[in-house]
Parts: sequence; structure tokens; C-alpha cells
Amino acid sequence: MAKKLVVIDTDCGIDDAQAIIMALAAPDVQVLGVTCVFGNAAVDDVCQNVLRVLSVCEREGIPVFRGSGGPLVRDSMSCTDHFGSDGLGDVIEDKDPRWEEKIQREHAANAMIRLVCENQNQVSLVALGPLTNLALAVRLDPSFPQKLKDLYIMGGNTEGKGNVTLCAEFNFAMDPESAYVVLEEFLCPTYIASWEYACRNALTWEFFEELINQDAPAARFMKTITSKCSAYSKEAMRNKRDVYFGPCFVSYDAYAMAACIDGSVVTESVECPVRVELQGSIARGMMALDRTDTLKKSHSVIVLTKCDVAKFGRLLMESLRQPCKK
Ligand SMILES: [Ca+2]
Repeated sequence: MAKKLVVIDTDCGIDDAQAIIMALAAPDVQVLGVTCVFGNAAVDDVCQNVLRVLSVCEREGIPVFRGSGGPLVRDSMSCTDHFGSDGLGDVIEDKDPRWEEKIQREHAANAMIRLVCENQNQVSLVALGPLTNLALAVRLDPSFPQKLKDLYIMGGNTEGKGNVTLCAEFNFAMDPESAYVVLEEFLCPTYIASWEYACRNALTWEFFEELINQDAPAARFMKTITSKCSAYSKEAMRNKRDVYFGPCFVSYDAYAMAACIDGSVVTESVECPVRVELQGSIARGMMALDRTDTLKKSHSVIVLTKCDVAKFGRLLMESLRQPCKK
């Protein structure tokens, strides 16, 4: 059987690392490239984080591309340091001084377009960070979205609950204009793993302990990068997620990746048009679901709502037993 072709766009924080590792572990998935964008960390740190993840899984042959270092229009919001200032928990000391030589010269947006043109209607694009590179790609090549097989996005929210601002989710809040452009102009089949989808299908902290204590390099890597990170400290849980959903372990980006790798992980979804708020004083970056067709949009997206948590957990658990032979 032909492998599923995937391009991953990432702002590589800890949950991105988990999602990338999940893609690398999937036997029927071929990752054509990883494109980097600012978000959880500055884009140069993101590039280094991706190289690190590929190295842990012994998959250094996958090309890595540097993309946008900031949002399209307004100034960057200050980073929240959710996963430490370097995005991977501020624990990695042996940084590779020659990392820049390992990054491809082609810009992420150009690389995306090329990889998709070379494999028209066969590539799934999985977007795990702010959507800036995707917005740039559709401006460079307006036919880019129609050449995609499908698009999976971790981002946005469905209940008006925000995690960085009152009403907006991190990836969309970091670059609302790009999120707007992508949700208006990418007319390919689009699947959205929102913040609430991830939180409502959370795993337990007991599961997390079992996950990171497996005897394999990728699991040990995950244990290291989560070791000093407040986002993985059960005691320090006073964030918006815990206020809304109670204590739980949520590997946000892995939900979008799992949906791409194995569609049967998603057990319920809602199909409707969506739009990103750009003007609101407390809701800028919020995704609105138009279930009554008020906006008269011609394009609907698939908003994921329920997940087979046991199946998702198995995918995550097995993925950390890497490197493995494919
Ligand atoms: Ca991310």
C-alpha cells in the first residue's frame, strides 16, 4: 500500500515533539518534510528542536525548513514560555553548534508549495503552530490549497474558551490574520483539532507517568524535556485549562496528528463554516462556528468533537518506543 504523505508545519514545543514522534512511528506514513514557524519559541529554536526530535528518532534524513519568525500583520505577542524559553523545557545543554548547516536553504513556504506540487492531491498538511507559513504559501501560490489532499490544524476554539487570552487559543492568537486567511482560502478538506477538543478528550497524569517511563530513547527524551517544565507539573496546575476542565494531561498537537494518521481515532465531529475574529477587544483570534449559516460561506470545515481516547492513548504510548525500524 502506498504510504500516506505528510508535511508537518510546527512551532516545535513539547507537544509538537510528541506529535512529530507519532508521525515518525506510524508505519504507513512518510514525512516529506518539516517546516518551522515561530510560536512556542523563536523560529531558530524551533528549527533546532525539530532537528533534535528527528535525531532522537534517528530520522535525520527528513528535510527541515525555516519559515516565518513572526506574524503577518501585527507585532508578535510576547511568548508565554509555556514550554520554557527554548520550547523544549530549557533542559537541553548540548546544543548543536552546526545546526544551521542542517536546515535547508529553501524557505518553509516555498518548500511546502514544492513538496505539494510534486505530489499533487496526495499530501496531508498537519499544522501544529501559528498558521503564518500556510498563509504565505497561499499568497505565493493561490492554487496551493487545492493541490493538498487535506489539512489538519491544531488550533482555534469552539466554546469561546481561551488559553492565552480570554477568548482565543494560542496558535490562532499568535497570528489571527494568518488563521483567518487559512480558514477562508484553504478549500481543501480541513479538520480542526481545537483546544477544547484536546482538553475534553484528555488523558490522565497516571497515563503520562507510564508514557514517559517506558524504556526507549524517545520516552527518555520526553521525560527529560518535561522534567522541569511547569506545564507538566501536576502541583503547579493553576492554568486556564485546569480551571475549565480539571487536572489532566493534554498533548494538544498529537490530537491533530492522530486524526491524520488514523481517522478512526475521531468518533464525532461537526461540519460547518468557521471564521476567525480579527477585531474584537477580548476575542481577537477566536474561532467562531457558524452552525446557522449566518455568514453564507460556501466552504465548511470538520471540527473534531469526540475522540476514541483509548485508541489515541495507544498511538501515543507506542510512538515513544523509538527509534524503531520501519
Ligand atoms: Ca505547536
